[in-house]
Order: sequence, then structure tokens, then C-alpha cells
Amino acid sequence: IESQIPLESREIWKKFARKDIKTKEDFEKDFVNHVETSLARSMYNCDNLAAYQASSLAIRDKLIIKWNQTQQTQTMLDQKRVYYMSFEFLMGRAMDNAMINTGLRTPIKESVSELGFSLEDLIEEEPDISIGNGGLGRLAACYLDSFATLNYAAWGYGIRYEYGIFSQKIVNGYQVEYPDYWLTYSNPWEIVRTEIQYPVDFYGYVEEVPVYEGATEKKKVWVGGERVLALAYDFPVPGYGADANVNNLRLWSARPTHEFDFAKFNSGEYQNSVEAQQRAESITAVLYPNDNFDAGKELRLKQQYFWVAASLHDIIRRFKKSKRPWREFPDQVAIQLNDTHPTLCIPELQRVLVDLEGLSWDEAWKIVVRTVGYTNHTVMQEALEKWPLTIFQKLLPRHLEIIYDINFYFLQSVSKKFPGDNNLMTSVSIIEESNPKQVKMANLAVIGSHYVNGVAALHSDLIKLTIFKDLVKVFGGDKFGNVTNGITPRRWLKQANPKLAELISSKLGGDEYLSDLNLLKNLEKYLEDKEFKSKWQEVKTFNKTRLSKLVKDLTGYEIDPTFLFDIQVKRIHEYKRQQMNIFGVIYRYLQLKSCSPEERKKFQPKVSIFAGKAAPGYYMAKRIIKLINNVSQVLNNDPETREYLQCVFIPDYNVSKAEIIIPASDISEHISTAGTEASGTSNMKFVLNAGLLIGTLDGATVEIAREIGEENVFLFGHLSENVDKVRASHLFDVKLPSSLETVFQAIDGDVFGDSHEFKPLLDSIRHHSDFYIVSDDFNSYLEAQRLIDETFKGDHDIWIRKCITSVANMGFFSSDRAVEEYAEMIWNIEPLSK
Ligand code: AZC
Repeated sequence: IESQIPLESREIWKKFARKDIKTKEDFEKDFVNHVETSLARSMYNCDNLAAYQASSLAIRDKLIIKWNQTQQTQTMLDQKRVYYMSFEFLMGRAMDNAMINTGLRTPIKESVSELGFSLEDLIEEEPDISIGNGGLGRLAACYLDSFATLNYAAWGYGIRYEYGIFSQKIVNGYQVEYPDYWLTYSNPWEIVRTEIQYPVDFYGYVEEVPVYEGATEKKKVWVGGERVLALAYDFPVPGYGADANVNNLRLWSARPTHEFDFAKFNSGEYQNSVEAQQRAESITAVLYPNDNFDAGKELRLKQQYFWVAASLHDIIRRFKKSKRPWREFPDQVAIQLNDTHPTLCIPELQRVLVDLEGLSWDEAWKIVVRTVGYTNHTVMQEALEKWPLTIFQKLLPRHLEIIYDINFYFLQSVSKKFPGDNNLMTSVSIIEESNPKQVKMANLAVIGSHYVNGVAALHSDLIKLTIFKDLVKVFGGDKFGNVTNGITPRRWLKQANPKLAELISSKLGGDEYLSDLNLLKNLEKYLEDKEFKSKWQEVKTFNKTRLSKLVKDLTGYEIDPTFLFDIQVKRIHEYKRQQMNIFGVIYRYLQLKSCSPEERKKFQPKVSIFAGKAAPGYYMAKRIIKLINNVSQVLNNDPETREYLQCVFIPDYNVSKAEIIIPASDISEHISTAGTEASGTSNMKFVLNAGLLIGTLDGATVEIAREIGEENVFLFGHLSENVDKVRASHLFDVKLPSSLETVFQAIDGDVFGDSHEFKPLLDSIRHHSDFYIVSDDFNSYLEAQRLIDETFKGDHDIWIRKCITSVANMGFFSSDRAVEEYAEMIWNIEPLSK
């Protein structure tokens, strides 16, 4: 390509090619430059915000240079690429991560301080990029970090929501939601790609046209009724290491098309045209704030199609440049569906291949299936996406026809294999014959992909026995497998817990463990090293003190770093059982109240820390938040007990708060009803940060126990295989254990405020069958808590050994391992050689 450019031009380009930031001076020069030109400010009016922005722009420049090189190399090598389709990316803050991954944090910290700022203050200026709800979105962010670090040609595709997950305030103990307009001060980490815009159509009708002009044979085409543009925004994602690659996260933003505006403008409908414009932009305005729950709204389907259509367009354009035949598409492209949200990739790719590119149905279908893989993140019915046919028909008429055809051919093959088995046909069909009829996206995702995986071993077994049982019958078990989730140690150890990372580096002789987490195993050599253990304890105390400060700032409550910190932070959900935790706290409080002052001294002082958002429409979850806050108020103001027991609810949980909260735990709670939490990933983060777990045998906790030793996890509760039986045993009559009865009596007696507010919560247990088996697991939960107290209060050396042993055995849970498994088992790609 180079030879097409005249030599003189080339020389100018080369002479002035942007230099990489290598030294402090390079950074300072770029910083000043950006303050003066990009921000149009000066030394005299550069505040923290401007300094943050200038620093980000300087670092971003560095990433872009590497980004360009990476993209050029990927194009040149023309190897297979992976596209990770995720409706959510919970990225958190970018600047600190970029400094850490590029190895520039120390020089930049010095530079910034010489320029008159504190790096910590600048980091605090950055809003979180919170365009995700919880585990699923954060998993996508961890995988991007691993893609770049491991040198895979892998991109993320998502939506650039203007409003991310709402920010949460607690007012009188209630959750109040505020919009999260994270783009207020513009976003220095994104690059708008005005040259990359694709039209996306909705509505309209299907027409039959001749396959070519004058032909008698007909084909179907879709004539869209409303058109919007998808505009690309790129986020550079730096890998870890001085010379690492920089990959791309491409997010789509909806814009109006000009064609339509002009038509209306000419007919004097200026007002209407502006309204249409606003409608277009509303597609990517806001993230749906539900976690593990399907809301089934038309706008959401619109978002999904918008994003899928734009991404596929982009992927196909790139593929076409290589001039390969279509059958090679799956050798060049792997598309991974992060849950069912991007399932429209399947009918959309089929539509493009058949309707637009003229491939036969069978040829096209083979390509689709070979290209797509599907990751399932939940077995819970209420989270499985289903779209009423009416909505589908109106918004995507051609896609619905294609889905019918896919279903038709599929069911034909099923009936050949299992003649007369109507139940089987009903269960595996993509269409649910309910009223209204619905499209079952999970069935479509399974049928249209070559591999389906769950996210932890237990979960992957469960999907085969439950939601996909009949599809397993049809396809055979080999199509289904497991990739246990992982987390990136760069963010979740080095960035969140710099003191622990430093201590580990000092023993392991460097930072290599951050890109080869199994090296942590060597920490076991220091189990007898007194000095090491006392430093280990110092780090924990430092992190607990750091969290205490945050709690004081956000809630006004003072918590004592010498207390046992018991933490449960995650979305508020009945299945995650925060209600059981708070009932346990109440039980402990009542015990303390009934003791003499002397007896109280035997209690291990403890603070229960909660944080998490409830979906705005989730009534029960909001009651749980209110109860926690009321309990917190009573406990923290009770002079008799507060030296022994406190409780706080930290508002507005997000990634950057998680980075402070997680390293401070002694114990964290992962207490979902067995079989409901697909994996959990905070369980991994907590253990990696030297905290122990209390948990049920659910999700990845099972594997954590396997890796670090069961004796290092406080396990309790019924096993997933028994949950159905236990549930059925109290379908009509729930018997509360006396412990829980005491707790309910106190709540009913208004000890924690107006009991009417909590009646629905208690009734769901005592009168409505206790679906999440809180009554059945409560005593065993209390027993595990008792064991924790005993262990923590006892020989502290034993506790620290447990923590060190646990950290040492966490290698398996690196997202690098998870991504390598996907690459080998599902995508069939190798890392690019540098
Ligand atoms: C979550 C699961 O609940 C959680 O257990 C898992 O760790 C995480 O995905 C990542 O795999 N699922 C979701 O967030 N699902 C949805 C639809 O929000």
C-alpha cells in the first residue's frame, strides 16, 4: 500500500509521525499542549477537572498510536477475528487502568505532582463508565482486558447509552434513582468515527421481487419504514504490559438520517422532522436498568436490532475487503453472543446472506451456525428473553419470517428424529404457543449457534438439565459446555489493591503474576514467614481504614477498622438473598440485646456492609433496601450494642466503589439459593483480595472451594439438587425455625420502623411458599456465621493462613484463563504474534 503514496509525502508523514510517550517529559509536554489547545485553557485556570482531561487526552494519544499499529497488524495478518457482542459493558474508570496497563502510572504520578496536582484527585474527577447492570456487563469488560493483554484480534461491540445505570441515592432509607448522564463533561476516552455510519431500518413490509430484473423467479426483500443512522464511537482498550496491544470497543450511537428530514422539511413539516430526529436519538438514550430480568419492551428490541445490524454491517464490510468467498466467513469471523440480547445476529446474518447476497438458504444457514456461539448467564425463567410476536412482526417483519423458516426446518428435522413426540416439539420450538404467542430467544440462540456455554461448572450442568434439557436431546450433549468466568487481576488486584499487589510482587520477585496468575501459588512458601504475615495484616487494615473513610463520607457513620467487616455487595435480588443476611443481622442484634454487658464482650465486633441497586420497578428488592437502612439506623444508634454490631448501606454501588470496598473485606457473602446464581464474579474478586467467603454451593463458589480448599470457605445451606424437593415440601405450609420467628416478631413489633413496609417481604416467606428457601437455610446460615466468629476471634494466625492459602490458589479465576478457553474451544483462534 505504501508504494502508492509519493515518496516526498511519505517522508513528511514519517518525519512528523506522533512519538510515543516514554518519559515524564513526553507526558508533561503533551499535558501542557492539551491544556492549551484541546481544552483552550492555561496554566492559570487549569483546575482538577481540566488536569484530569488533559492527562486523559495525553494518555489516550499514546493508546491511539498503539491502537493504530495493532489494527494495522491485525488487518495485515488477516487472521480470524472475534466479535464479542455485549449489550452491556461495565467499564468503570479508564484513566487509572490505562496508566497501570501501560506501566506509566509512576512517572505520570510524579509529573502530575510536579505540575501541581495530585494524581488521586484527578482520578476522582473521572465518572465511571457504567453502561451495564451488574455481573454480565462487568464480565464483558474483564474479557476485553484479557483480549488485549493476550493479543487476540478481538473486538467488543455494544451501545453507547447516553444514560448508564441510574445513580442511587438513599433518602429516608428508600432508594431514589437519578439519571446517570455520564457524558456531561464530554468523554476524553472515546473517538467518534464520523466516517463510520450505517443506515439501520425498522418497521415497513416485505415485498416479493424478481431475483434479477426480468426473471420470473421471486425472492423476498424487506422494505424498511423508518431509517436511522448508527454512528461508531471507539474506545481504546489497552492490554497489560509496556508493549501490549490496544484493542477496540466499538459502541453505536443512533442519529437521524438526513434524507427523511429533508423530505419533511420540503413539505413544511419542520416540526415533525425535528421530532423524528429526537426519536432516532432515543434509541440509544438509556440502558434498561434490569439485572436478570426481562422487561420485554419494544424500545429494547429496537436497541437490540439497531446494535446487531450496525455491528454485522461493520463485520461484513471488513470481511468483504479480504475478497474471500462467503463459505470462508466462519474461518475469518467468530461472533460470541453475551446472553440472548444479541440473538438477532442469527436471523440478520441469514437475511443478509440470503436476501442481499443471494446465497441459498442452506449455504447461508451453515455459515451462520458455524460463526455464532452463545453464552448463557441464567437459568431463571424471569430472565429469559421472549418477544411477543405482535411487537416483532411490526418492528422486524422480514426477520420474523426468517425465524419462522428457521423454526420450520428445525422442527422438520426434529420430527424426523423423534416422530410423534409433540411435547418435545413444543418445548424446542422457537415460537411459544402462548397467548400472546412469543419468540423464545434462548431457543433461537441455541439452534443458531455451534456451541452453547454456561459460566460455571454447576451452572453449565444445570442448563442441560433444565432450560435446555430438550434441546440437548435434539442436538446431543456435545454442543453444550462450560467456561467458568474469570476476572482481570490487573483491575481487581493491582488497581484496586495496590498495597497487596506490591507485597505480593516483593515476594514473587516482580509483577509477572499479573499476567500469569497461577504464579500466585508461590505465596504458599511464605505461610511461615512472620514478617510477611504481619505485612499482610497491615495491608488489610489499611484497606479497611480506606473503606471506613468512604463510609463516613457517604453515610456519616463511623465504622471501626478493627471490627470484622462482613460485606455483601451486588444487585439487590430476592434470589441473592440480601433479606437473609439482614435477618441474620437482626438475629445477632436481638441476641446482643438479651445479653448482660459482660456476656456481650464475648461477641466478635462486626459491621455488616451492604451496597447494591434495585431495579426501579422491583418492589421487593426496594423493600429489602429499606429494611437494611432501617436496621442500620437502629443498630448504629443503640449505645448498648453498637460497640459490637453495626450495619451500613453504601449508596450508589459501582465499579469504582467496588475497587475500594472489595479489598476491605474479612468475609463476603455469596448466599444465593443454590442453583440460582449462574456464576458470580465478585466471589472471585473478594478472595483474590484476601477475604474469605460465606456461601452456598452455588455458581463459581463451588469451584472456588475446589481450588482453595473447602476448609477455607464457610459453606452452608441446601444443595442445588435438593432445592426443588425442599421447596415442594412447604408449598402450602411454611414452618419458620424459631430463630427466624424471633426475627419476624421483632420486625412485626415495629422495632425497625413501621412493620407494614416489610410485611410483603415477610409474607413472601411465611405465607407465599418461601420460594428462595430462606426458612430452610436460615439456621445453617447462622451456624456458618458462628463458625466465622469463632475462627476470626481465635488464633489470628490461622485466619491469615487461610487468606494467604486462598489467594495463592486463585490462579484459575483469571479472565486470561477463561478467554483462552473460549479461544481454543469455541472460536478456534490463536493470539497474534507480535
Ligand atoms: C449474571 C449472573 O447472574 C451472574 O451469576 C454471572 O456471574 C454473570 O452474569 C456473569 O456471567 N447474569 C446477568 O447479569 N444476566 C442478566 C441477563 O442480566
